[in-house]
Amino acid sequence: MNWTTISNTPKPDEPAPNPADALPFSWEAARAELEGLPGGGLNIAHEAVDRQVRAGRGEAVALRWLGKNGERREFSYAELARLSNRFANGLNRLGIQRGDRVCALVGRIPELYIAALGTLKAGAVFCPLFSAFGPEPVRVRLVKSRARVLVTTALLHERKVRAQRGDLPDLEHVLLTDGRGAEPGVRSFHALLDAESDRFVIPFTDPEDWALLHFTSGTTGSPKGAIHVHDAVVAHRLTGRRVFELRPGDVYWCTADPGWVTGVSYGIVAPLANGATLVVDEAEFDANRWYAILERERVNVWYTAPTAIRMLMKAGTDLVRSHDLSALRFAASVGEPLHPEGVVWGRETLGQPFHDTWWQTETGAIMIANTRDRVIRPGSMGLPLPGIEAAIVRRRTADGVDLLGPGEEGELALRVGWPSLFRGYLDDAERYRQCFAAGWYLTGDLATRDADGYYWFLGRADDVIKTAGHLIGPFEVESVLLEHPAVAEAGMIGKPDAFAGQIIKAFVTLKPGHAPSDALRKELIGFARTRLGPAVAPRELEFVANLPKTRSGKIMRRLLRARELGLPLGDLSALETDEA
Ligand code: 6R9
Repeated sequence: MNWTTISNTPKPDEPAPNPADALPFSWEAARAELEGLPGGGLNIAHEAVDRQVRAGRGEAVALRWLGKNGERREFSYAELARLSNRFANGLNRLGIQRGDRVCALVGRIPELYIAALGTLKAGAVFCPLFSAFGPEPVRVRLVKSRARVLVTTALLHERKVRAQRGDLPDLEHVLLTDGRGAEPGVRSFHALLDAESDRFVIPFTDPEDWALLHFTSGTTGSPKGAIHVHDAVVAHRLTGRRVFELRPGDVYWCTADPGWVTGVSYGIVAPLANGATLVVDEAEFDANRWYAILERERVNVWYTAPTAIRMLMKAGTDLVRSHDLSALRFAASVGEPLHPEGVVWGRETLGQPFHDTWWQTETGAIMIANTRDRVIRPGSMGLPLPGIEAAIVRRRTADGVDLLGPGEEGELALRVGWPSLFRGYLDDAERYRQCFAAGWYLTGDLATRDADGYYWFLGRADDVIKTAGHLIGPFEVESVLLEHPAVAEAGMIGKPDAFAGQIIKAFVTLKPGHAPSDALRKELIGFARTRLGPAVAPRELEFVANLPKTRSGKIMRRLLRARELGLPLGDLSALETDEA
């Protein structure tokens, strides 16, 4: 089998080339494809919904929701426009102002999409929280965002928010999607919608007004709130068209949860802004269910992640071959390295190779991708998209970078200047500043470029972990372990895993008077799961006598990882003791 290159297989119903793509690229031209608001304004929800209604697509299906118990609901663009208008009116009635934060802590239910679009229409800032987070990550994000409104379910409110209301002075309104709420400040989402008008005129929002807030993690400190503005929709719409070749009427399925950036940029905005029908599945991964959805809904374009692809591969080719996937025109992947076997397996079993795409919370939209007009090199992330200038650099002190050549390994950098680049980390100007040097945004990813311009991912330059596609910061996990009375110190690493890519492994030292035992290990893992949620808690935990630290007292996770994996220990000059 030849893994060096794969040509894309043409399909009989290939989209006609878009004449705009033949012209030299400019962001101005991409912007001109949007409708905008009178007076030079721009609003993501207008482009995603209202504009589609005005263009005559009001009766087309915008959202096809598949409930986990077999329910099925469709929302036309016109209905989604009306419901999001109602929510925007409701926010106005609650006194929510431009720039205020509205958080959502719900699974993939229709109310999430209504809330997101209505918040954007009202000129407020939408901030999704992953519903599988435990109470601690939820609290940290609600505090940091200073959310005034939270949309959630009765159960999630009870389990993760209610007891912490005292720590959340900014949180004035909790809107329950499935209950009425018997206490002050808690009310029904649907009663709010029912009381409002279908009509709403989006107030002027500037392209540079804040629109979305996505929390993400770094090596140190608590999660960072990456701020995106309405202008990001220029990149969402364009990449939806250029990478996925989305056009009105396409059935599109993004399996990412809107609690993470992919589930918003490509699970809400890009498909709607291109007039597609968005399939939303409420349930968790299940190979049978997923193939049935691809077949029954006649999905044309599918965006998923390597963890899911590995699980589908494990489920075997007989299963996939028993389904008619002939509607599938494009399959893509994001979030973690896509192994070459996955690309090839896609082509041989689905009839479509998986096209790897690379981007981050901070970049807001896809930057590097395998598109259908280029040969795929399995294992490579692909080529920078039009309008994106990428480079491999070595950081110099004094704000400079050295540009490296083909085959050299360094940090992936992107020339500043595309519309969906984040505009700041909330309340952390210094951390934002550190992401840039000499006009480049530095991604924190290590990569290399080959002689033909393809980019290859090597790893992270920092200590964050990608587990099942979710980005987890060590600090958040370690801090919770430190709250346990038996724990003196904790250090966390990503350990390679055949399915999740990496799992979280914690190393713990105990306080005097506590001895390692199986029971204590289980207790600590359980403690972390209750506080952090299963998606964030360590899967493995090992007791150690001491943790390697730098002279300034920082835990050297790099060394923990090297020891665990039997890798060379590298430069030990900063190590405090000679224990290594
Ligand atoms: C969209 C998203 C960003 C980090 C990124 C990198 C990793 C994303 C990848 C990939 C290898 C790919 N990553 N795509 N690694 N190949 N195609 O995932 O955003 O959650 O912020 O994560 O994910 O390390 O820096 P986010």
